[in-house]
Amino acid sequence: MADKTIKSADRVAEEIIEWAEGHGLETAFDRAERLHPCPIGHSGACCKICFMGPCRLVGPDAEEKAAGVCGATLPVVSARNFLRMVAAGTAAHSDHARDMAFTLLEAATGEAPDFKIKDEVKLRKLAGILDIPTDGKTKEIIAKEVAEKIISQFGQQKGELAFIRRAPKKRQEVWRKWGLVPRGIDREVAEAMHRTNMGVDQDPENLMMAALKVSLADGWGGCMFSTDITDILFGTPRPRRSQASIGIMKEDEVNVVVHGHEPTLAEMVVEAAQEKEMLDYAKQKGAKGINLVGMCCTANEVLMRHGIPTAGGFLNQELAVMTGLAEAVMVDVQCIMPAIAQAAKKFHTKIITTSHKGKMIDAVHVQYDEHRAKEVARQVLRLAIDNFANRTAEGSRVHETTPVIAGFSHEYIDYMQGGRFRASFRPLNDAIMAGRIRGVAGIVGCNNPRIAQDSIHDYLAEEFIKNDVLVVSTGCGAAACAKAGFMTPETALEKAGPGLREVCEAIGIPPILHLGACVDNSRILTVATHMVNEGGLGDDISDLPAVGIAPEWMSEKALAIGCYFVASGMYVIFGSESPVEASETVKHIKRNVWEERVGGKLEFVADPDEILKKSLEHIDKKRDALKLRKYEPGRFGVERKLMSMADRRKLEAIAKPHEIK
Ligand code: MSK
Repeated sequence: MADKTIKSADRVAEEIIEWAEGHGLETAFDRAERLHPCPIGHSGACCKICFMGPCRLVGPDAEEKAAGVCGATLPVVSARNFLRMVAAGTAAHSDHARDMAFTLLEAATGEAPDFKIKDEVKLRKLAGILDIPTDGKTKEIIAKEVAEKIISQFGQQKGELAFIRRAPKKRQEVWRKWGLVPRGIDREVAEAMHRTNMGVDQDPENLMMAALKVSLADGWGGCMFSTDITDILFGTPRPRRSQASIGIMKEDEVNVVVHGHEPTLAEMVVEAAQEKEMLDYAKQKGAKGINLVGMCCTANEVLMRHGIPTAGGFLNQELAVMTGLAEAVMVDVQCIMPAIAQAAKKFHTKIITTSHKGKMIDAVHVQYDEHRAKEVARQVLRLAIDNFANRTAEGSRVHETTPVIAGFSHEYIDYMQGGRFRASFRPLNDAIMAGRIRGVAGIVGCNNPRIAQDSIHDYLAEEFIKNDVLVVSTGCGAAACAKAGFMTPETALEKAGPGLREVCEAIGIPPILHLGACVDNSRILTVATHMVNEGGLGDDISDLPAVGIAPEWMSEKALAIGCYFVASGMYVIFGSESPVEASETVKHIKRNVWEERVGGKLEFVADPDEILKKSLEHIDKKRDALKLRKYEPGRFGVERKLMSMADRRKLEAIAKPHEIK
């Protein structure tokens, strides 16, 4: 539950925050306390898109009477601000996806020789979806054609984004009916920026529908492209055991934190850190080895594929520096606080930027180049190793970690329910239909220092599984659950309701599944689509007894994700205040107009109990609409075990990549 007496529900983080306070070091938590948000901008009532303003649309009857210098009303200004945020989030995910597509292309042509195609099965499947014939072609030729096709999707001017056809048929019809099918990713982002420019789109409803359209270019475009290409290049995730916590820093090893979002360079660092030459170099400098540690969504990527431990999400980045044990924090793009460079000045830590898109004053810049990726990775590691001797005794030292099992790709979720030959979503759908599982909740998104870190993520996750709701999680939400110890099958025994526990025991999975990074919210779209296609739970995503929640959000990317789930038919709840709180009209559109048109809606609810209540009511309402058995708490007990937990734990690698469809 949200606890106002603490800054973080992550015990290790809380200890470091207290240590920092005792040593006069400032963190985002302190700055959030000191800097009060401007209430006008915070609620979406400030327009600063031209230089006649900024115009503040406040006062009595602002909804009807307030207007900017140009005459823009409060609903127009709020809707415009909202659309710009969604467009920015879409641009961020999709630009990441573009880089991934170019890496795939250059891996295929041999221009990026350190990258190989690791999942050929997925590559061929993707080629099929993109109507690319594969007979008689090498994987390199197929990869080249797939990469070229995906790259063309960014600048496509007409027609429909290719992955739209992966959605349930009924969903596609809804999109076509309301003109929501994106033409090309860049086109939708550019159009959103144009519409919101001074004096263009003046209709709040039109602007808000545009927000759904651009978000679809993110969910069924940028995010999905990124997930698929990353799997092809680095392997489709399967469950792996690891550890979560900032406490994973080691006293006697060189600690290198990989932080950001694009996994390409981090993958090379993982490989390079295992090279004898690098390990010998570390020993020569007095360290026992090299300890790689993930942060934010890069953490999720390398955790799911290599079992590299995660130091946590967004709000742990300054704290990782404050352990005094980080020799280097290597960053690329997105969710990187400039404050880490300032924190690093008090320690020996080197902040290493690697992307021309994301430079930082007071950091060392080592430019990433996919043509010599491994060499760049070695250069980063050498900088970190050379820095080991500079470590001082200062810093908060906490060494407590939590076990985690992460890496539930949708392919693995399919596989785990029936093995290689009978993989399907049938057992999950049957369990929902029978009421063993009440429904599914996606708990995703960021941390925000205005809310005790992880507190709402943890509270909701625990309450949902207690109520037999299966939880899927990504991004910093997944990191929160991992640090809280919710991501092991044992949690099912301790915390889950009897129906969910029975299913988790039978399959041998945790009741909270780690599905990956922010871009991997596309995996949740795919899981939802598979559930629809499997039958018995309606014929559209909007029929599923499911909700999406981002309880501690802060990023524009989270809004883009929220909108693409709404546009896909889902009820989405964001925590804290609404960025369009000022306008009743806009609130009405995202709650009622969107629901009438696309079946999904977006609400902002600050109270965690209210989030839980609304979510469970929605799940039960959807169950009723499907005429499913009424959910009765405690109706099911643990009756049978297909595989015991002990047996399951013995399996180091639960499935081999070639066994995953
Ligand atoms: S890192 S976008 S704080 S989830 Fe993907 Fe976390 Fe939100 Fe960044």
